[in-house]
Amino acid sequence: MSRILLRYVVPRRKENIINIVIVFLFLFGLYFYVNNKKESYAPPQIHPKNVELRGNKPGDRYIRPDYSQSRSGPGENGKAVMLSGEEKEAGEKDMKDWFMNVHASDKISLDRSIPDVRREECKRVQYDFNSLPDASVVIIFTDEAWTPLMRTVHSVVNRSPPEILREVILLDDNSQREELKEHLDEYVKKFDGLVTIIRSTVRLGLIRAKLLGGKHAKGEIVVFLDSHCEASTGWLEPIVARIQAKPTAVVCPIIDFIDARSMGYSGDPYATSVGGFSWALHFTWEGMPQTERNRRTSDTQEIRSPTMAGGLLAANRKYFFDIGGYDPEMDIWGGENLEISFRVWMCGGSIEFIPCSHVGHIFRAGHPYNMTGRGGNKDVHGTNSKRLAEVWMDDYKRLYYLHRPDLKTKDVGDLSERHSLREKLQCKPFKWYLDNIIPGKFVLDEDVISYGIAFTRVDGVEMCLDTLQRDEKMGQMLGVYHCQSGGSSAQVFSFSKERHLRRENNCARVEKGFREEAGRVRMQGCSISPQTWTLKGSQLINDATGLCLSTRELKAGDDVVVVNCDSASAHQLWTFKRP
Ligand code: LR7
Ligand code: MN
Repeated sequence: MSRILLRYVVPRRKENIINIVIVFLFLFGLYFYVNNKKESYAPPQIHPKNVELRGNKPGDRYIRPDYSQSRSGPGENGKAVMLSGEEKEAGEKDMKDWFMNVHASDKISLDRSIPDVRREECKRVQYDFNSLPDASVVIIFTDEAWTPLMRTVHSVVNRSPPEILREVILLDDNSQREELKEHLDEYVKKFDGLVTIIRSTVRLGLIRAKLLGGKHAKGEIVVFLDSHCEASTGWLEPIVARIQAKPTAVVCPIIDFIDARSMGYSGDPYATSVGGFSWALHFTWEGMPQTERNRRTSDTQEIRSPTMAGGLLAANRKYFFDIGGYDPEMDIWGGENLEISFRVWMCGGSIEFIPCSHVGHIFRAGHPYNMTGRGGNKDVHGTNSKRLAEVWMDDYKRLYYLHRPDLKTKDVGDLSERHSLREKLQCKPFKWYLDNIIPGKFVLDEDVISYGIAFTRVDGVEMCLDTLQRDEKMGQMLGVYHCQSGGSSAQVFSFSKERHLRRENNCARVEKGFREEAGRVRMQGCSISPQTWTLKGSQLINDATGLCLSTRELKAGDDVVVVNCDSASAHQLWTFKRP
């Protein structure tokens, strides 16, 4: 018996080595397991600020340009760059390939100066940098052109107080272009550890990319930027100061305009817009409501906004994740901006624009990357928006389906986690958001006589009233197009109890001698003296002129007109129906 025991307790040499190896492997694995766990569940580390680390913090050896010295060169002071000859042609080609003039951008210093467009009151505000929380700036990109991307990084590093800027994270969403690989790794070394790169080997889409970037961020504040921005003087201080004062505020800088063709930078010190939304679930700009003007007591104070554009935002990092980050099942592009806006307001936080913080953004007319989502999804905005409508909009989701009836039966994946988030956070109903955060929002099917698509039928051909994707606020003409059975936001009209013929916030009006010949119908903001119409049978009579709304030829894209009323003309008989 004791011999057997002895054999196990004091095994032979060979067994001894194997046992040691097994024990070693086990400990090794345990070490990695624990360490990885620690990595992904690490509580927010508070940066031991400035004191001990001053002098050898990341970025300390990077020399920032001295903007008090005058600078010359293309694009300096935010000037537009005009190319000529072959370069001009190459720039025009860029506009097709990149939706921005990369050749013009390449001419401009990565450190270029831009005008300080802040109001004077903003420039006078003093901050104690050492008592402000620190911030991680996350820049997400997929195959961005080099100079716009690097100018974003340079502008952030150059114009952020080193005491506040903890790090810049470049989140590479699976870029394929060669120069964004080792060359980028090498390049960022000049920032002396301040700029780090995280690469995804699968295409995440911008929503999951932001989530991943945010997870890696160490600062108390997380700031997200698009990869073609320029941060302006003093941009960061008012953002972090506001979040320090109100940790449940999700804030945005004022977005200045960088022209995609010339790279000219312009900004408005008196920014007076807030964000809204259309029922097709696109972001819109709206005028600051009178209630907000009354509430604010100073021009440097935050502006409450019902929604945000999406790309440029900052939040307390812990709050950002506590309130639900983003919906990780949203793919590639779109919808997350309204989703976070509705959610933050409904769950007790606020969306705010910070008037003293200005960041420029290159506004592109299209996307230079593949927009196809998982499973070959060609409609990522549509499916992302359905997810947000289902979770956050209660019965008002019907207004989204009015524009997109085709999505009613579409499977957009499991929503249970987002529903339980709403439950857990005890968020208010969407009606509360409408009544309190965006009062006066026109609800397409409330207080109306008719709504839906409006069509005439002539010789069996149906033509639908359609804004023809023209910019309605600019007083563009109203037209007709083939009725879109799948629904189309350009074709959803309401005839309100106030007898306005409107598409959301824009109203149809006839103006004699306005720009072109009389008789055409233009769309214009409903706040600008809207005209009334009378629905008589199926005729729509313009009260100002007594003329009837009519189609002309049965040609898609033709303008509608007003003509003498003739109830025998099928061109004048309009039917509203739900698409
Ligand atoms: O799959 C992708 N992966 C990415 O990393 C697709 C995009 N991206 C990156 C891309 O490289 C860029 O840096 O995501 C960023 C945003 O993409 P853009 O610049 O093509 O988007 P946009 O400026 O056209 O779109 C706006 O709406 C989007 C809706 O999902 C996002 O919220 C964008 O961040 C947002 N941009 C802004 O709000 C900038 C200001 C515009 C205004 C007003
Ligand atoms: Mn962008």
